[in-house]
Amino acid sequence: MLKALLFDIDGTLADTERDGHRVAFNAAFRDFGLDWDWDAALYGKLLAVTGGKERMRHYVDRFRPDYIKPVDFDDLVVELHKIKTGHYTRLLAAGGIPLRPGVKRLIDEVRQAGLTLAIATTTTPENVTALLRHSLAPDSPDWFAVIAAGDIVPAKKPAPDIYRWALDRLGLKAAACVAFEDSRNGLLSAQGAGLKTVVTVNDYTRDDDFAGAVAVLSDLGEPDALYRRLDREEAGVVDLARLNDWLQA
Ligand code: XBP
Ligand code: MG
Repeated sequence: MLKALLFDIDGTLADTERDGHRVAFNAAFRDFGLDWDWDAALYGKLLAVTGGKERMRHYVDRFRPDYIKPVDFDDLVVELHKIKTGHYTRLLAAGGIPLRPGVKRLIDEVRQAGLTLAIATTTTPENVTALLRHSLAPDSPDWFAVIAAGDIVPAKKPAPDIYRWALDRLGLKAAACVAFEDSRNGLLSAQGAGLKTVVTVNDYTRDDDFAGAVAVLSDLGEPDALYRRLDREEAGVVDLARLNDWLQA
């Protein structure tokens, strides 16, 4: 019996990475006079590491052997990340990033059916509320029983901690829930917490290994623009009836 749907944010509810987070990171780097510039292809590689602060440290370690870290490098990363969050939330407030196909439709159906909604993401809490407010509805952060985000767990995806935290707060067993993810790191995190997971791919994650997913889809689909299933020949829209079929199969 399906009781709750847990959504990832970045890449799942909206394509936030290339034209959102990446742009905000670069703006922060410029603000700090750094010659770091993440183009769309490099950013795809950096997405191997989730979390903005973790991603910046990974960039320096892996791609900038020439960069001499100042003694207060950890503080610099924290400061850079604060400024990046400001750039990112302003971009969302300016109406920057639309939801992916089918997201609003499915969330509306879930609310009407009286099921529970939750979020499990590595991104910063302010980013979650900004996206929900400006791309879903002004009061939509209240639609989610639990918003699990950012540094509330030290180990980010692919670790299962964020999903475990969300399930614990919901007071639900994984078997009563389904997760929605867009990436291998996200799928591994949800699966690690025992959750069945529906994957909607995007340009950065299309070629990831999604073994064990309930379904791998182009998107959630709309009646006039059906999803394409990547793991078999099928098109449709993801609604509660279809989810229940998949989960019982
Ligand atoms: C999303 C992320 C996030 C964003 C940046 O991963 O990795 O770090 O890229 O957000 P997922 P912050 O969708 O798997 O949760 O800069 O706020 O960390
Ligand atoms: Mg994601």
